[in-house]
Amino acid sequence: MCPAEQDEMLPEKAVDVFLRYLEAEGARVVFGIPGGLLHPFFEAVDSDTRFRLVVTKHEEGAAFMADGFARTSGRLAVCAGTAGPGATNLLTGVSCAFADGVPMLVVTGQAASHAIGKGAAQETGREDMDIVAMFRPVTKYSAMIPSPAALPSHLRRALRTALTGRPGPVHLNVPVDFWEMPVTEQWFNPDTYRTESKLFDRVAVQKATKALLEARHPVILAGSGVSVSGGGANLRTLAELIPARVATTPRAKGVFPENHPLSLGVFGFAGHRAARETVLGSGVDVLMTVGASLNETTTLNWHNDFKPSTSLIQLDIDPDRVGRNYPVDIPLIGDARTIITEIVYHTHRIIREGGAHRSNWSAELPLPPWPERCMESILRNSDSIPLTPQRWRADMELALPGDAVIFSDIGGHMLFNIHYLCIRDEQKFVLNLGFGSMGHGTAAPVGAALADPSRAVIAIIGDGCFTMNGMEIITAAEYDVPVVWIVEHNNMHGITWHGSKMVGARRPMNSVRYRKKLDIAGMAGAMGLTAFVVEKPGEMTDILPRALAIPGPSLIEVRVDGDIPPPLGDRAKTVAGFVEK
Ligand SMILES: Cc1ncc(C[n+]2csc(CCOP(=O)(O)OP(=O)(O)O)c2C)c(N)n1
Ligand SMILES: [Mg+2]
Repeated sequence: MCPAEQDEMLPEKAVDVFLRYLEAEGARVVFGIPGGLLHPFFEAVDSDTRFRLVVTKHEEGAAFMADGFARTSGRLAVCAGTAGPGATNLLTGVSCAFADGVPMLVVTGQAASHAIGKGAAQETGREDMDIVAMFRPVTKYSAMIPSPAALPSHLRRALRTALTGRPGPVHLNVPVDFWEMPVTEQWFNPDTYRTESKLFDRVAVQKATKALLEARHPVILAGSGVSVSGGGANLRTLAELIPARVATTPRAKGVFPENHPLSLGVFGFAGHRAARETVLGSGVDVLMTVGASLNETTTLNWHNDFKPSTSLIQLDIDPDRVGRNYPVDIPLIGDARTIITEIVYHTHRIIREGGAHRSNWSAELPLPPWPERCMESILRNSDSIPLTPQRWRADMELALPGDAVIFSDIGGHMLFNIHYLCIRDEQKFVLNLGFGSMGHGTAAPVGAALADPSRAVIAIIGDGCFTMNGMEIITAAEYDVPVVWIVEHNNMHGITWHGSKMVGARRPMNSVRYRKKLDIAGMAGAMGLTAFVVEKPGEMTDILPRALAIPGPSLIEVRVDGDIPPPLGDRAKTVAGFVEK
C-alpha cells in the first residue's frame, strides 16, 4: 500500500511523487553531483531521510557506483547529473551498465521549459546538444519529460523498461521548473506497472531436459544471466543432478563455485585449459548455455569447434542473443532461474518415473584440483622479489572471506584475476567485461559496499585504473565505506605493454610505462585511507585481514614484477587477427 494513499488525488509536488516511486522500487541511495539545473531534485533527496545522497568526485564515478550497487544487489540504482557536462560525464558509466544489462535510473537536469531553445546556460535541448539523443544508444529508454503531469507515466515507463526482460539503464531528462510543480497522481504500486515474467516454452523445456538426460558428456556454459536471475543455486542443483560439467564465461566467473568437483573454470578470455579442451573437444554431445551472449570473449573469437555433436541448447532472456552466433537446436527464451527450476522439476519427474541419466562424467578422470588448472601454477609458490602476480593472489586467497565480493578492473590484472583466482563457495566476482571500461572496478565497489555492508568488498585494480578514477576513493573515505582496494603496481599499462609485443610490429610500446614511479600508498594516505604496502611473499595473508578489520576504506599497494606477462594470448591473437588481415 502506498504511504500517501489517503491523499491519492490531492496535488503533490512532482519531485515528491518521483521520490515515492524510487522508495517503492527499493532505491535507497542516489549517486551524483548537484548543479543548478537539477537542484530541486538533489535538494529533495538531500533532505529526505528515506534516501542517502552520495556526492561523488566525478559523475562517471556516480554511474559506476550505481552500477556496482545494482550489479551486486539486483536492486534499481539511481545516479544523477546536472545539465551539460554533468550529464555527459555520466555517459561512460551508463554505457557500461547498458553493455552488461544493469538496471539503473539516470536523471539529468535541463534548462527551464520556457527557456529551452533560447540559449540558456548548459541547455542541452533537442535544438542544440540534445542530451536525450546522446543517451539513446546507451539506454533502453531516454526521454525528456514533456510536462509535470506526464512525469509519473514517463517514470513508470522508465522503471518498467529498466527492470523488465534483460535489465538495463534508462534516462529521464527533466526541465528544472517541473520539479516543484503540482501533480495529481493516481498511484500505482510497482507490481501493477511492471510484471515479473515467468513465461517459458513448455515443449522446449521438456526437449532440453530429455537432451540433457540422454547426453553422455553434457556441459553447461553459465553466463552472467545466471547471477542476474539469482539462479546460481538452481544451476548447481541441475548440474549435480544430470551430472554436467560446468564452465563459466569470464564475466560470470564464480557463478558456479570454481572449487566444485564439476567446475571446469572459465571458458574464453584468459580461461582454463580444462574448460577449453572440454567445450571445444569432440566429446561433448550436449552443450547448454545459460545467460551467456556468446560474444567474442566468451567463445574465443567465435571458435568453430564450439559445436556439440548432438544438441546446442541456448537459454537467454533476450531472443536477439539466441541463434546470433551459432545455430541453436533447442532455444529457451526466458528467465534463467525460472527455466532451470523447470528443467530440474522435469528431471526429477523422469527419474522418479524410472528414467535415468546417461551422463558418463562420474566414470571419467576427475578434473585436476584448482591450482593445477592454471598455466604456470608454479609461480603461485614463487618466493622471488619483486613478487609474482600469481604469488600474492595465492597469499590473498588464504585470507579471503568465504562470501567476499571481489571486483576486478580492466587490464593485465584482470587477466591474472580471471585465470589465477579461485572464486569459491559464496564469493562473488564482478567485472565489466561488456564495455571493458577502466575505472569501473575502482569506483563500482563503493556502490556494492553501500548496497550490502555485511559482505567484505575487495577491488583488485591496476595502477592505471587507480590513476583514472581513483579520486572516488576520497568519496569512500568521506562516507566511511569499507572497501579494500588492492592496487597491483607494475608502474605501467601492463596489458598494453605486453600486448604490444604480440600485435602489429611486435615492438614494446614503452610510452605506456610511467616516467615517474607512483607512490600509490602515499596518495591513498593523503586521501584519508589507511594504506599498506605488500612487497614480499606471504605478506598479503597477514595484511588483508588487517585491512578488512578497519571500519572504513583501506588500500594495499602490491609491488609486482611487471615483466611477468598476463595470460593475454587469446585476446592478442584476436586483436592481431583484426588488424593484420
Ligand atoms: C576508459 C578506458 N580507456 C582505455 C582502455 C584501454 N585499456 C585497457 S587496459 C588499459 C591499461 C590498464 O592499466 P593498469 O590499470 O595499470 O593495468 P595493468 O594492465 O598494468 O594490470 C588500457 C589503457 C580501456 N579499457 N578503458
Ligand atoms: Mg599497471
